[in-house]
Amino acid sequence: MSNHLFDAIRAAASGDAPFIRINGGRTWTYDDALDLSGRIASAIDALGIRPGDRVAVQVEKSAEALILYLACLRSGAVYLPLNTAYTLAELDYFIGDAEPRLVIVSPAARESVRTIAGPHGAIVETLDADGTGSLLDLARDEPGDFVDASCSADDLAAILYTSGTTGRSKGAMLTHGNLLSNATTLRDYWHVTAADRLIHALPLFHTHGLFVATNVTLLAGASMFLLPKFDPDEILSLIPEATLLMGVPTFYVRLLQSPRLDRQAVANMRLFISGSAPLLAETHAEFRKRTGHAILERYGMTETNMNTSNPYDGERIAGTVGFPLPGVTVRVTDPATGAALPPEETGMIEIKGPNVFKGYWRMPEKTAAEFTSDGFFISGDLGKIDRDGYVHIVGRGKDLVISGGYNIYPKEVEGEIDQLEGVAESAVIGVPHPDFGEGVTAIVVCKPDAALDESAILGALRERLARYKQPKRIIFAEDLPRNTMGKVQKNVLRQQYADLYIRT
Ligand code: MLC
Ligand code: AMP
Repeated sequence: MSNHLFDAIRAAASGDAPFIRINGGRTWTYDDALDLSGRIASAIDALGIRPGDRVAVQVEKSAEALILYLACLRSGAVYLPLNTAYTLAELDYFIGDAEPRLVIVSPAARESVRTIAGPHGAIVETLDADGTGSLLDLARDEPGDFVDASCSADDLAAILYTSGTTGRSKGAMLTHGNLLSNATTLRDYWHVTAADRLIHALPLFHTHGLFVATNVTLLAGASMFLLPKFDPDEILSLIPEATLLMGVPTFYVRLLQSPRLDRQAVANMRLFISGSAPLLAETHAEFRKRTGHAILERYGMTETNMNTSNPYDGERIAGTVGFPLPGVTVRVTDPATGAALPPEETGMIEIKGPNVFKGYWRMPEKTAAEFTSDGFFISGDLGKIDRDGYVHIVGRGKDLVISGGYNIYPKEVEGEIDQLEGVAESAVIGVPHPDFGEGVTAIVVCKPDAALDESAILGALRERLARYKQPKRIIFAEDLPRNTMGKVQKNVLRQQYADLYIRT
């Protein structure tokens, strides 16, 4: 039997070579990870989970959590990672929509999650940040030599939820073929080898930390320092031993704030990679000046994995996301007519290739609406391809805020604010923020005589929205600017509040 993605991971795994290094703790070899992933896969199988069943996972970052992802691949289950910041209300939606057979959460959350997972028929097991929990209790006595489920390139490996400009979150279905093709391409494009040591400081529940960082490391037989979260001091302590860092722009902004970042500290580093949000040209320039390294910026999406990358050997141009990756076709079209545009003209970025997902979970109409008739995925990003072939992202055709690499859909936040007693309407925008790139900001119009202030609104949102989605500031206004069609002019608001977080 063959398992499309895991067979490739197994083939690249180099026995007793290190895979995961925990700072001040254990080093897991590839053999250790294979053994534990086999035990967990056996435990999952014993719970009655069959290929195609969803396994939802909302746990803190740990070596065991990463190995659980491998176990799901081996068992043929569809891995469904969830942001640890999601509230119970948000979790309820994902469990109802994806209908996982198994939900794995921290021990502290077990009882509350049971109340929402139980009615959907899901089993709840636990995994804590220190690797303890009921899942590993079950795995302990299982054999490590699990026979991997048969999975073809077209079988689902994972579902990652991504919010939408309208309605609720959509589950992007990613196949074994999507993940393997993209990770293989990136490994080769970025020259990642078994000699590389990656600093892994990203969360494990998004494309960047899960597929880009983890799958590329695995397919190179490389190793990683697995950090529980981003901590500039910890990174700067480890950096003399590392060769590779992948991060969102906020990582680089914060690293630059440390006087410890200099050429000597990064003497052994081979490559710094940035993505998930725009890297300011000034951050790129400042980093180069301080360290001698040109950060390599690349562009991706949950639905498509990685699409473009600045070159490894050629010039890495600040403010661009580089060239389409080998095997990936990127074009720019006129949003009104769909006609392909020539170089230098701005339009909708569309993508086609083996990296592009299979569709949204149980949403065939939404899936159809986001593909062109000739099979290109409509990204929602506005951009151009310059005469030298570099792709530039110049804006977004979708109403989306990206804060510290996390996406926030204003509609979802507005929906929660508008429900509050005393609110007439609201508009949520992103404006420049020195740390997070964009800061989520709500402009609120109250009903006459409403007694609402900033803290009352923020307090009400606390239980309903993950922390990173909550506005950093609430601004009260008499009314919202509208165009002749009655549509709120968010561009006017963005201009009006452009200096809110940035002192000029
Ligand atoms: C945390 N907070 C955030 C936030 N992260 N608020 C807005 N935006 C964020 N991204 C909240 C915290 O809850 C806290 O709230 C306050 O802001 C300050 O927290 P912090 O200690 O400064 O945050 P920290 O834990 O250091 O996290 C910041 C971060 C983290 C940038 C390190 O957000 C992060 O790891 N981001 C990476 C996201 C990512 O992996 N994206 C990839 C998506 S995949 P308070 O007030 O309670 O203290 C994708 C495709 C692709 O996009 O191309 O890769
Ligand atoms: P997500 O839906 O979380 O996967 O986020 C994908 C979105 O992040 C893309 O559609 C882009 O808008 C944005 N993005 C990712 N990488 C970059 C980048 N390097 N520069 C600008 N935007 C980016």
